[in-house]
Amino acid sequence: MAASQAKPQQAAIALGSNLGDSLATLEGALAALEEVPGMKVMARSRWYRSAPVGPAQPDYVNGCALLEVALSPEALLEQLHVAEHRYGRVRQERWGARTLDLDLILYGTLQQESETLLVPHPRFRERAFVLLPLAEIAPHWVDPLTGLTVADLAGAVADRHTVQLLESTP
Ligand code: PH2
Ligand code: MG
Ligand code: MG
Repeated sequence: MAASQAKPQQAAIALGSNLGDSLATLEGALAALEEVPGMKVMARSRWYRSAPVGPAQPDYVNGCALLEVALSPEALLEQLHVAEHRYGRVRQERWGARTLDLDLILYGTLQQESETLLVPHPRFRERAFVLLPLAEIAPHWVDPLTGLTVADLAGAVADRHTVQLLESTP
């Protein structure tokens, strides 16, 4: 049983896929998360196509979602891993290709660096494939480490040209 929290918290997650039918996988993952007790999907970005960061591999489809959770950050992370496994995620090469990657980016104002949890996500400030979709749904969220808003971070990100809106997005 996942640890629950009395007070609902806002969390931001990033979704990515570059193997298989990425759009179907990402849509399925969001639907699966919606079914998790103690988790509500409050907003979702459009989908973006992005050039891979890391080793040579296919382009990614990326997006972000805002969740309201009655779950501790550790329990939320566990649920993200459950959804990844459901879609056949096998952990292989670091930063290598994957059917589904769900990353916890922000959890309220929490700042935590432990063996099990790194929040905010340590690399989200330099990743256009996270910041551009996140700025659509949470532009005013303040990064607790830098004090900058998501909109500020998205406006300053260097590799924005590597990310494009997917035409098929509603
Ligand atoms: N995820 C990675 C490594 N590289 N590149 C893009 N464009 N999008 C991703 O989601 C991504 C990546 C590992 O999680
Ligand atoms: Mg990732
Ligand atoms: Mg990940």
